[in-house]
Amino acid sequence: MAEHESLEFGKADFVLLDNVSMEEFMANLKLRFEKGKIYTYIGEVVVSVNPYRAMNIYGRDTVEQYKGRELYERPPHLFAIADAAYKAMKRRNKDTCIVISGESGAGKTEASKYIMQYIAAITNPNQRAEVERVKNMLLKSNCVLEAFGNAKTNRNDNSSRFGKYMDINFDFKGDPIGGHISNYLLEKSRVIFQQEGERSFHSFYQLLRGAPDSLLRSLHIQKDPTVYNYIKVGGQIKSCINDGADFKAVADAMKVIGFTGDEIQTAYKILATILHLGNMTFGVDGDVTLIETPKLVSVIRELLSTKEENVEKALLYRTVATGRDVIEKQHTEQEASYGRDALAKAMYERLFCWIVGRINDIIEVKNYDARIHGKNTVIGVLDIYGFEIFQNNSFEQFCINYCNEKLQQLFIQLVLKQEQEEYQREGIPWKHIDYFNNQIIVDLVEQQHKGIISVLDEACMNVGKVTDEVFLQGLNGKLAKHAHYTSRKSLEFDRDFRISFIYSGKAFTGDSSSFPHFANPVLKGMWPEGKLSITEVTKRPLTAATLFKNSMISLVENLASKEPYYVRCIKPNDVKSPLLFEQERCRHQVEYLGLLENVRVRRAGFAYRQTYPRFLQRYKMISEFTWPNHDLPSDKDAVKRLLQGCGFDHDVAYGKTKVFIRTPRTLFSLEEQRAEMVQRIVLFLQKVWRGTI
Ligand code: AD9
Ligand code: MG
Repeated sequence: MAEHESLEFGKADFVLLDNVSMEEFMANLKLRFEKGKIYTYIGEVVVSVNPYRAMNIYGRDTVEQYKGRELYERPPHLFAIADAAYKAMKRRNKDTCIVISGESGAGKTEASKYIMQYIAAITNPNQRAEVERVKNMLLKSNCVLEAFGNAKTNRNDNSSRFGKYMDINFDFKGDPIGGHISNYLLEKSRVIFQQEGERSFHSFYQLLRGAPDSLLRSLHIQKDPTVYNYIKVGGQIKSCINDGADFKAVADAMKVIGFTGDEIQTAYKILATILHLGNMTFGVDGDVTLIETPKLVSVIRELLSTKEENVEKALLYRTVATGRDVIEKQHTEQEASYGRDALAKAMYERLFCWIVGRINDIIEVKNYDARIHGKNTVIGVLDIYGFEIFQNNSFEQFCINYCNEKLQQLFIQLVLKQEQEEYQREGIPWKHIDYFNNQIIVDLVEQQHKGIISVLDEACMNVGKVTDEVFLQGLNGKLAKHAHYTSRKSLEFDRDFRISFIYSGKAFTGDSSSFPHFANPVLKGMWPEGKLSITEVTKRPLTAATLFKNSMISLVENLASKEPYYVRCIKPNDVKSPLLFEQERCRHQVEYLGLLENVRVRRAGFAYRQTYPRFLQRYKMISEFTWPNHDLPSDKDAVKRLLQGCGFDHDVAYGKTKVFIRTPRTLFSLEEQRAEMVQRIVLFLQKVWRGTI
């Protein structure tokens, strides 16, 4: 439990509520938010409410307050969790991870950055140059990833449109020596289309608003974003983000990380190519499909250092297999437009993955010999895209929300599992608690043969005849009776299905695109496949959904193998206001994050637990048997004696290494007695110093 906070700020740990009810939980959350206390614990979980204003709680002085302290010694803070994960890793030589969850705009990405900042601030006391370099690169990588992977949405001005998991590696001294970033499914459909009020990825606007004129000229790009079809919708939006200044910051960060001048230029060329692609139109002459904008072909040719015919081929033809041969088949006008969009999306995705890959090359651990230095340990930080519901929800929202369900499942398992294991380890009987297990939703999505992803795979098996209808028929055939699935028949639009809200079945069945061949070595690196052989053309690649499912399964396995710490973020309102706490909105999040169950589980048996020596260290002054020292055979015996003396024996259980206290009231009482004794001791010492005793 956190001390140093008076009750006027509410309870610093929800475990200490008098009654665990939704009303009390919400009242405490609201009170703390209104008092500017944005963090509250549930045991070792941090609940965070987005303050939507700059808080003066992340500076050097705050870092110092949390450094090396135990969780309960200071008011709740992200830094305390970061410190706990760091200490656990260092003390026990164990990999840990910090899982940050919450819906879009709840504050996950900000939290992940503060956590990294804290870790950077408390490590490398000896100022080793190599470690400083690594830290700087790890911090700078955020800025680059956000430029290319974040966008303004209707929920968040800086919304992550990809999932990010970052491992930070530490040497035996506990200093960062490298890292690795895994990225999950970028929302590439944003490259060609944004909903009203939203923008494409920041990188496009940064280029247009921040690049020097000479660069824009060489890219054949105009400053005005509304000229470009792909970013027209978002081009009019005056965002609160300063694109011009960010352009420079990102370019500087890329340089610091170690991108070469050529590499940075190539990234700009790809952005420009995509913008030009969006303005390309097609027509027909007889049965020949034509490009109506030949000037753009020559611009793209120049930008990509390839031949004009290559660009034309990539836009007008696709490679198909007939028997043993590979042939080029001409697109219809509509296919050509579709192919152009697919190409633009694929280019952006490749660019993004290439950037992540380059950062990884540079930050990976080098020159570390585990035989000499011992195992290097890891803290993982997971910051994914939050749960979101839009007017139109497509494949990407489906994946994002599936990912959130999967993490919720992990949370349920680990929090309960850990709790159970602790009681078992300590030899204390365990009482089961009921909670909503979302496994049923996860199964609905990922089960073999009858899950949504399997049905999608089946629909995609039929090369050439893949349609959204086939997919939806498959779903209705297999899932009509599932309690959490609603078929299109009962919905307004005939291409929709619903899990707990509606997804459009449209566009679930994928893109394909062909790429030109490039002379530029950086581009070649992004498209290493070259000319496709017959086996590559005919082989059926795994669908995007299956790839995503597999990456989620391995992510969850990875997290489960580490010691997890949790940050649960809550969004207080939909208007980004620092003042508004929308009761219903917040209650809903508390519900689906399962926070109340979390408190109940935590309290099921015992609200508080502590190892015997630490317990004594804190409370020994309240008993004559333990103050200043005890002469009992063990600390456990001393704690027993102390608690018997206070009359709390009935409310506690004695584990092998820890004492467990059932009700918070007992702990309050211990705290009060302690405070009283500390006061008395201080007064006594003052008198001694003044010589009045
Ligand atoms: V999404 O799922 O990527 O769309 P996040 O990552 O949960 O979402 P983000 O961290 O980007 O949300 O926070 C949204 C905005 O809230 C930020 O841009 C800040 O303006 C604001 N925010 C969030 N956390 C804090 C904070 N601790 N202090 C001040 C904050 N402002
Ligand atoms: Mg984010």
